[in-house]
Amino acid sequence: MSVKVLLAVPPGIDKLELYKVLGLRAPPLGLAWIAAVLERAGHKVRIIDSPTEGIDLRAFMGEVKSWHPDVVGITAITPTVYKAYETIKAIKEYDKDLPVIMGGPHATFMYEEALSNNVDVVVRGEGEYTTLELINMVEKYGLDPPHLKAIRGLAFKDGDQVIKTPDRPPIRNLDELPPPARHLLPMDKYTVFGKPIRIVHVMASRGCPYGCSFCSTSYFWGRMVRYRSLRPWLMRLRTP
Ligand code: B12
Ligand code: SF4
Repeated sequence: MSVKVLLAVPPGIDKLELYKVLGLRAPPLGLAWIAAVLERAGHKVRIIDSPTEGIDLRAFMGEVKSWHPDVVGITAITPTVYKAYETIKAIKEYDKDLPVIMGGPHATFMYEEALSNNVDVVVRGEGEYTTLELINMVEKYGLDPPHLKAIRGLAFKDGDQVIKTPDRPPIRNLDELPPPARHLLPMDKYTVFGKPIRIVHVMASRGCPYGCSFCSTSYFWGRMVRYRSLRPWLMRLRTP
């Protein structure tokens, strides 16, 4: 058995200065990494990078209606979160029982706000294994609060009560993650200064030892650094 999971960068965020002024469109690495872990476990995943694919809310809803996902996952940072909430509202108007999950730096810290904007479950912090456990649980029990309580790194509502499960410890060995599922992304549509330049960015480490007050990185990924090793990549390069 597998679950059909639609992961998305929300539509309607094309007016961000990054897109409009710099013409910079970069692959959503977080979604691609979650997708890779879900695919490795046998789930069926699709990623819609709405601003890069020129998909507006109407077209996005068309994709939801035609693909019939079992779960929709939306990513957001603070500048994109209101468009994400608009998208989720439209999903819930279409089908109020379609589970919607959200992750990323904004929802991690503002999970109560997300839960009051139609999000069913927030994945807090590092998302790969929390999402995998969540999808496996949804497959068996749906969004049943007693079962969700067993998963670390979530926030959700049980009736009117907001439940925040304990934090998930960081992934110690980042090499155990599969490569991000870039095959699910429109890799030929990413741009720099509006020009079609093939972007393949890599996250070589997670975390930061400092903790500057204006930056979420060390609060989100941990106030320490975890590195990926070069070995698995070199091995892959050697393989014909
Ligand atoms: C690389 C990067 C960029 C790149 C590439 C962005 C891209 N599309 O990949 C560029 C330079 C383009 C960029 C631009 C901007 N960025 Co930036 N960026 C980063 C950086 C350094 C790494 C992001 C990344 O690739 N992480 C790797 C992946 C694996 O992590 P992730 O995306 O967070 O995803 C994980 C979890 O969050 C979670 N998750 C995420 N989404 C979802 C969705 C679901 C459904 C689930 C279940 C889980 C989940 O699971 C993932 C796997 O663990 C972060 C700082 C950091 N170290 O995290 C800032 C960061 C994300 N950026 C930030 C900002 C503000 C911006 C800009 C708005 C800046 C600007 N003024 O223009 C723009 C907007 C870009 C956009 N529209 O997305 C802030 C966001 C803060 C906030 N309050 O939300 C961050 C956190 C930096 C900071 N100083 O605090 N950025
Ligand atoms: S990643 Fe954030 S916390 Fe770390 S040094 Fe840079 S600005 Fe400061």
